[in-house]
Amino acid sequence: MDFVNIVSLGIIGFVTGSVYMSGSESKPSRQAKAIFTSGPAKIRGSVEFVQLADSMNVVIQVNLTGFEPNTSHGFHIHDKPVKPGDSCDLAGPHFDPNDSPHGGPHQGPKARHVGDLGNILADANGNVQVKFSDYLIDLIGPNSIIGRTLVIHEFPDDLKTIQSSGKRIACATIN
Ligand SMILES: [Cu+2]
Ligand SMILES: [Zn+2]
Repeated sequence: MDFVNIVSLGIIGFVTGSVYMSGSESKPSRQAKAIFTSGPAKIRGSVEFVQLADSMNVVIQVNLTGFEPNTSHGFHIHDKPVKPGDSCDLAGPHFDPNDSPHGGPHQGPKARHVGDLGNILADANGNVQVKFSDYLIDLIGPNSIIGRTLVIHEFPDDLKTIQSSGKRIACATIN
């Protein structure tokens, strides 16, 4: 057996092992999505959430278009579901099951709402394509964001005051 064959067998073994390991986990990975299809602000696209295990951070993949170029926007999960076309005001306050103050995503659980995901930044073409993760939200249990609503605000969140973000310009419920 030559060197190339040994290497390729090694790769096959590695891939097979990975599949086997993920298939044998006791808790499956979870995923959810918020799809932005309506609203006067012309913001469209999706935000996907993946949690590989219940104890792990949730990975958030943002793929949105329709922003003013080079602008920053408060990005939160609010408490209640809305239907497409509803006013985003129907989404209620920030998702806050622990009765915490408003804050930013890098603060501890007693210094932020569960729904406080900070800001997203639109590029020169008005697009947001970013992947990040959050330690506090979950896709199951008391901090689950399923059935709640992702809201995008007109202004940046200063990570201290709810009012800094201004009005709600787009929203989509997470399912
Ligand atoms: Cu908000
Ligand atoms: Zn908040």
